[in-house]
Amino acid sequence: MITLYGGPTPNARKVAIALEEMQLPWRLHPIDILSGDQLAPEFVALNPNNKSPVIRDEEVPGQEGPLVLWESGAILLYLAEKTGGFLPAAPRERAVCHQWLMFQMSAVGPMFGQNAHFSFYAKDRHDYAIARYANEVTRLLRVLEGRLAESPYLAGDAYTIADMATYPYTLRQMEARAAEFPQLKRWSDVVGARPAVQRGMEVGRDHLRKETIEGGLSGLSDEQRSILFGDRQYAPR
Ligand SMILES: N[C@@H](CCC(=O)N[C@@H](CS)C(=O)NCC(=O)O)C(=O)O
Repeated sequence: MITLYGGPTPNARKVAIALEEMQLPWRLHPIDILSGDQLAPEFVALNPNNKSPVIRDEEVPGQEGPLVLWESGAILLYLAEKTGGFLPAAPRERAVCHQWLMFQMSAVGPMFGQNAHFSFYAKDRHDYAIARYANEVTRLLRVLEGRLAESPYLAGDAYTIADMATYPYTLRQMEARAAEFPQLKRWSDVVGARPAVQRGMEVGRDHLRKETIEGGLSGLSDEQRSILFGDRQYAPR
């Protein structure tokens, strides 16, 4: 049994999609990041970086004892290697899959996150930062569009963990910008039609908060700002 510590956020959804695609038995341990669950000592003991997702796998192939793992990209690679699925075996395709997974982890995730931060969550308006991250989002979407114009999926002909990692991030962009990025929209529709993706995207949906973009963006309280971006986030632990 695998426990996924997370909530209705893009990084936890990647992992829930993979668990569903790979048909692994799993359960959710809800982490509400707006209430500060990620700062609790018992969670920091699992992930000293105080972010979700984290998994705990009780059945590590060929080894005694559980594995606790954080960083969604590392989790996707572990699950793919554990099950032998969604990661190409041939060296060239495998390397290209790693490339697009790293691109999601190092560029799409952080830049889309900063875009949301400065456009929606920051209390003060910083025009330079808003433009900087909005431009980066557009540039990264163009990179994905170019790749998907030459290939059905990010790593090539096969659907892989690179697609699972990227889909939860680009979905909202496709709702508003489909005409600008037709290949990305085509890919997004194909990935989004997979039943396992639909089930994975539901992870923690009953814990969705109205303060989040997807929840309707009612605005963060001072306490929530402190947890995510202020004194409570940066207090020494
Ligand atoms: N690089 C990390 C990023 C994890 C991350 O930023 N998680 C967010 C939710 S999507 C979080 O836990 N935020 C809580 C906080 O920053 O305190 C990963 O891919 O796992």
